[in-house]
Amino acid sequence: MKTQTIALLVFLMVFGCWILPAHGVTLRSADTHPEDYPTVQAVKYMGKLLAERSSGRLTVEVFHSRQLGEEKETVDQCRAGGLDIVRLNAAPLTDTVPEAVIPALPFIFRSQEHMYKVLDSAIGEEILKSFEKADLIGLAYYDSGARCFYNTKRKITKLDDLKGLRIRVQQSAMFKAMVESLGAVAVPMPFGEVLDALRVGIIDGAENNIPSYHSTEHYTVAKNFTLDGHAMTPEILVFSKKSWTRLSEEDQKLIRQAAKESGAHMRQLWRERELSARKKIEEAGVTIIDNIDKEPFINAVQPIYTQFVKTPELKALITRIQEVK
Ligand code: GTR
Repeated sequence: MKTQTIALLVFLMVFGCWILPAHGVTLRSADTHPEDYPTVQAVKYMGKLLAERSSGRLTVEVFHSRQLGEEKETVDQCRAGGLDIVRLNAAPLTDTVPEAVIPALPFIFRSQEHMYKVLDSAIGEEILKSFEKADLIGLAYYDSGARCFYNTKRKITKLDDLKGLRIRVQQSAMFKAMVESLGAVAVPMPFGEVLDALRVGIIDGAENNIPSYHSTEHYTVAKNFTLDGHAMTPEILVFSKKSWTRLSEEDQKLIRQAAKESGAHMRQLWRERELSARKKIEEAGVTIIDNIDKEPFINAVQPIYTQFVKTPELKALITRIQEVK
């Protein structure tokens, strides 16, 4: 028995490199949302595809629910190579990558269909590519619906109702300026601090899509929700450029492909989540104000385009987006 064991050990030492699977790679990924949220589920789906296609060599571990910090922190870790993947909204990158401003601009997309067409086109690819300036490889877009205002104070049925309300915004100069152009007081703040800030009254409201409004429990405090849809800022999936360059070309291809497929999968999850979240907030007594006149909102934000879209290249991107039918 003992001789057999020694013989087996010697065999493994000599031939081990052929008979044992090649060294596996676990890609570490961060997300601010809870585990059942569509973005987290989509990254898990991408991990499943990768594991299948690499026979278990490439796997993805998703740290959801802000386990590794707020979006700004995790994206910085990713840029430094301490984290492989981050799923975040484009807004927190608008201060670093000028192109990230474009899909985050107020009322840039005419509809969800228009947004899909733009993001799926060469324009979308160019914007993804621009993240390399921030040491990030842009892999895919995920849905984020339409961002809308909600607050604890009053029903917003017209532009004037926003006046003076203290509205939390993402940490982005563009978002701050946008909310100010609409007459409110913009308060930049990390996502995870918003619920308490609403509860104690540091802020009167915030803006987000219905699934986030629901999953964060903001709806339990700020019950006036207006479907104004001022921004359709997409979610993006980025990979650390530092980790990327250590991967083989073949693995890079596998990852790009799985990421794209997770984007398509996410659209389905998102549609279901928008419906179920809306049902839940309505059951909880939230007043959803629909059919407002958006024209005054659209006019009020025009200076944002002049302020944040300065170069001919960025201006050309806007024209191309507007030309997408
Ligand atoms: C959500 C988005 C998050 C985060 C959040 C926020 O819609 O999915 O990644 O950016 O908004 O408002 O901070």
